[in-house]
Amino acid sequence: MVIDEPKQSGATPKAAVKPAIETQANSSSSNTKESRIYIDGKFFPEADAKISVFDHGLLYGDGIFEGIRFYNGRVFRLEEHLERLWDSARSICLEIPIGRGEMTEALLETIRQNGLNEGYIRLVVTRGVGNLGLNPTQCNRPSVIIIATTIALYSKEVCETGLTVVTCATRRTGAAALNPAVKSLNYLNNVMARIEANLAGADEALMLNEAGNVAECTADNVFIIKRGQIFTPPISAGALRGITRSVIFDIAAELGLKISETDITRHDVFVADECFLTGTAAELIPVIKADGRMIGNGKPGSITLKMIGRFRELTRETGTPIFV
Ligand code: PXG
Repeated sequence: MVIDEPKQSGATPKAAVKPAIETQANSSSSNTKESRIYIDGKFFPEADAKISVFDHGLLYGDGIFEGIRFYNGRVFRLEEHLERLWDSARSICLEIPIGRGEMTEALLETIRQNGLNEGYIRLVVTRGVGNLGLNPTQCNRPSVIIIATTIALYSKEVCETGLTVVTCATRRTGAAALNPAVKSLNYLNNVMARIEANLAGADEALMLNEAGNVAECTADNVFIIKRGQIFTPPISAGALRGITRSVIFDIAAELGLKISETDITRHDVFVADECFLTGTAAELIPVIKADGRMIGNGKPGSITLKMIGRFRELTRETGTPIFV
C-alpha cells in the first residue's frame, strides 16, 4: 500500500450499539453507595483505589483476571475460577502473592464490605510496579485488586428476543502467539472484535481462528444445537475454557442431551436450529441472527430456554456461601 498525503481524519464513527452490560462501578457520578475496593490486603473507597502508572498491568497488559458472579449469597463456581486464575499465572510466570485460602477470604470479604448478596466480582492480578522496560524481572511484587459490584444483565428484552452476531475480520489470536487460554489483561484482540460488532450494529462478534473455524465471541463461548445435539468449539480452536461452558456440559448430561466439542464453521452456525452464548457476565444468552441469517425460527430455541431455566436454578442453589 502506498500512501500519498496525510488526510484530515473525520469524526470517529459512534458505536452503533450501546454496551449490553453495564455495571454500577462509576458510582462517583451517581447516587449509589460508593464501592470499597480491595488492593493488596487493604480496602479503599472507589475514589482512592489507585495503582501506580508504572504497574506493568497498565503499561503492557501484563497481568491476569477473572470475572466471577455471586448469586443469592453464594459465589458461583469459585474453585474453578481460582483454578483458572492460578493456571493463567503459572503460564505467564506470575507468582500470585497470596495463597488460595487467603484469596478466597479476600474475595468473600470484599463482597461483605460492599453489602452485596448478588453481583459480579472482577479479580485482577497485575505484574506490579516496574520500570519502563517490559522485562518482568523489574517488577518486584504483583498486585491483587478485587472489585465487587452489581451488574445489570442484558435487558429483559434481549434475553427474550436473543442477540445478533456478526463474524469479524479480526481473528482470535493463535496459541503460538498469545494463547487464548490465558485470561490475561491483554484483551485488545477481543476489544478490536467488539469494535467491529459495534460498527456493524450487532450485539456481539463471532471470532474465527486462523483456520477459519469458530473460536468464540469476545467474552463468551459459543454453542449451537442441531437436531437435538449440542456442539461447541474445542479449546484447541481458540475457545477459553469457560466456567459457564463447563456448566453447560453438566446441564446437558443431566438433561440427557448429547454434547460434543467439534470444529464449527460459519455455515454450521447459519444452519443451526439454535445458538447460544455463555459467559460469567452474559450467563446463557440466545443468539437469533448471525451475519444477517436468521437462526432457526429467529426466536430463542426450546432447548436453549430449558438450559437457561436449569442454569438459573444452579446459580441460586449452589456455590460458596458468603455469609457464614
Ligand atoms: N471467552 C472469553 C474470551 C472470555 O473472556 C468467556 C469466554 C466466558 O468464560 P466464563 O468462564 O466467564 O464462562 C470469557 C469470560 C465480563 C468479561 O465482564 C468476561 C470475560 C472477559 C471480559 C469481560 O464478563 N471472560
